[in-house]
Amino acid sequence: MQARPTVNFVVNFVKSVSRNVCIGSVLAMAVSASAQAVEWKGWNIHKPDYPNTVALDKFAELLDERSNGEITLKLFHSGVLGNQPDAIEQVRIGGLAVGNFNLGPIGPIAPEANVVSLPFIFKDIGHMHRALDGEAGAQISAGMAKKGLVALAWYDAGARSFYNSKKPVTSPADIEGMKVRVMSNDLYSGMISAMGGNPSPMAFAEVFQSLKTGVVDGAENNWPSYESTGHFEVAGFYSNSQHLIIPECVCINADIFNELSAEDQEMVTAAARESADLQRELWEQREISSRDKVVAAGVQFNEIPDKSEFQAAMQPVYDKYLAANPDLVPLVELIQNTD
Ligand code: BDP
Repeated sequence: MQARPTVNFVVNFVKSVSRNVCIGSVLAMAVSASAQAVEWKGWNIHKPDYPNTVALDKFAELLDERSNGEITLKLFHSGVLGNQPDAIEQVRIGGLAVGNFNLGPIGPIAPEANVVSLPFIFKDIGHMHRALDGEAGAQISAGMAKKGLVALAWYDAGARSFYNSKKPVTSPADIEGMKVRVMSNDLYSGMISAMGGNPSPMAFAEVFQSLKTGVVDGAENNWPSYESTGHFEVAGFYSNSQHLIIPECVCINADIFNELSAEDQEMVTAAARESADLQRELWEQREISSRDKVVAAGVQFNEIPDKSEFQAAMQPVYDKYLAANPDLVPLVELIQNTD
């Protein structure tokens, strides 16, 4: 047996030094000398078959493969590790390494990231992509990095529209008096108030029950989330306002990222971007299949071909935001002027 002498040597060595020093520290030295492997923990709010989930699994697979098992990512899907604002905080402080976050709840932490939460700031998905891939995206990433979050790649989250259990929404006046769930961000509360509605900031996981029991009348989201959460079963009117197009990030704790070698940083970033390519492809398909599914289930859907009334109603949201953040005016204009 070839291995025996080595094992005996180690055992004897440990026995001999253990008289003088703590065995634990010798073993710890041995472990750190032989293995640099790290296991990151990752947060995800979505269910297993959701495009983001499939793409995150791909990210984990690529990391494992390309680092030869030295970097593994253990993902916790379906929001089992808690709500999104808490998870963002956990990634910032390093309790969790990675998260797929919507920029909505990042906005209150990183002011540059908040500009994407101004209603109707993006004309369409293509405009959002061009802005994020250019200087505006660079400024948003830099703002997030200052707050401990490195955006490795951007995922799509389509456009968010209003849905409720009462009636079709065709103009801002229809929101008047309605209690509408929003993600935790003052801009969204301001958006609902500007139309005379009552905003109700609430964790994603609580929305189904709140809609079902009438705690809220409505909410707003993209087709895939409206479908995957079952909200369509309890809020059957979906009105295509498309008032928000909020990108999502695959974010990593800045210290963890900065401590990687340049080569590993490149590998991790490339893997996240490849996962984003997959996410965007799956997203496009899922938007259609989710819409088909809820419409087949009886959801009453209406287009809002002219959104100018909604856009006009958002003026107070812009005025308040720009007055409070004069330094962000150039970034807002940069986005608005992106072709
Ligand atoms: C979904 C986002 C998710 C948000 C959720 C929400 O992908 O990150 O938590 O909306 O409305 O579209 O809370």
